[in-house]
Amino acid sequence: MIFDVLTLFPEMIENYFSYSILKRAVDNGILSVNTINPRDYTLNKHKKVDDTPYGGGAGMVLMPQPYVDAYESIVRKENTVTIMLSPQGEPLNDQIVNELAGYEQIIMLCGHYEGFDERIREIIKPREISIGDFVLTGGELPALCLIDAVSRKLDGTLGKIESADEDSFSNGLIEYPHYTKPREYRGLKVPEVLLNGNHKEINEFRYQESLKRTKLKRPDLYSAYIEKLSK
Ligand code: 4HQ
Repeated sequence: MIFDVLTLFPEMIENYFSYSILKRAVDNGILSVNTINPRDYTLNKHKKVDDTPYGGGAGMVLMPQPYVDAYESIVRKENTVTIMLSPQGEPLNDQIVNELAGYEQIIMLCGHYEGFDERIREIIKPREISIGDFVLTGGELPALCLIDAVSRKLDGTLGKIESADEDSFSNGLIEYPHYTKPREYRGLKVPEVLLNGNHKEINEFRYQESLKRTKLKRPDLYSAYIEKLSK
């Protein structure tokens, strides 16, 4: 999987892949991350990438030429999707993450300041994705969220022990509680059922805990789960 990220701050993206599971995935050739800086595609001598909005108002708007030229410089694979990170996009979820994990290449547009000149959308026609209903200073964190979530779905990124199929959302429920050593901490005991080695009972306990938690913490997911069960 190739991730190509258009960003004015390439180091913000690159540094994230120097650690832990994603570093291992890059080293193993499961994914690669390239950054493209629209500032390198400016045609004016001050390397200006933004300007004041027509019609007035606060903030700066990203100019179309550096973004469109930077975008068009990327070598496209056959199976490629282009995504713009923006609060106006469809909210990211596990289903979309799975869908995106099926592409060979994901090109991402990260903005800053007030946002993109609308003609960038009109020309590139990206799929717009939001990581939540709040506003950040730039699209780099959302791009990293997306790359991180997609990467852990790729074959070989997670070891068998870290496997993704028992994660929250993979079955529409949030995860059951986890325990490790010691068996008792500050008077709080690990549930007895987890110690007896009966995997049928353990699975049943975990499933019931998942259900309970989802009902309590995410009634929206719980309703959807029950509805799907009864179909
Ligand atoms: N921004 N989900 C504004 C976001 C955002 C989000 C990215 C801030 C784009 C121009 N992106 N820039 N929430 O808040 O994706």
